[in-house]
Amino acid sequence: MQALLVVDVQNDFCPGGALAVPNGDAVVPVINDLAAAFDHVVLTQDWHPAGHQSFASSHDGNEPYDTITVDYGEQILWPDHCVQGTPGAAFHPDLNVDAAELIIRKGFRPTIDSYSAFYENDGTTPTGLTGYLQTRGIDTLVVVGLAADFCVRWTAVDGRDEGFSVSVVEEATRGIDQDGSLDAAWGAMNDAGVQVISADAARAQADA
Ligand code: VGL
Ligand code: ZN
Repeated sequence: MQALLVVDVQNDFCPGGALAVPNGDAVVPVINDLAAAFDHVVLTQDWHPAGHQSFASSHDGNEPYDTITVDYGEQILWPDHCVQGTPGAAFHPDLNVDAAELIIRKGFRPTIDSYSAFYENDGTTPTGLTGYLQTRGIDTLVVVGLAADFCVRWTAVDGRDEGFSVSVVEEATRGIDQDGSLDAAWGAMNDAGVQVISADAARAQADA
């Protein structure tokens, strides 16, 4: 059984948002169209408390996109984004949220960032998504959303590590492309056995 996993299609990652992904909103119609073809749709929502450790503004003397060392290793510092309950943290207004049977929020612990929908950036704190999917009998994931080089990448790779069959739909994701991160992401996903497919192929897979 398969599920469409829609990562972080939120205002702050779209043009005009605090951490805008170039053309991030272009994924919305493609995702809505795919969601109509899938029996199971899961959304993720980046959901940080104000003053989150991943925000540059939380560190004196740092700027957005600096890298610092935290307990679990390197952390890129971001502009304040997806603060709980703010308009920037809301889903893009045109995203068909009604199609979703689960919304998983991540990054709500003040001192741990979470790119992946499965594990936070310490690599050990689970979100519970594996258990949800397994107990529902879902073994195949089609991952879409934002950003290709951060949350989509880590979600897809962790999905493989958790034993799922994983595809990413190329037209349904866009990247931030920070210091070569987009090339690195496609390489890491490829190495992990993530398939990169078209929206047509994803629809055909959903109907099969
Ligand atoms: C993301 C950076 C920080 C993402 C979230 O959704 O890709 N990137 N928080
Ligand atoms: Zn974030």
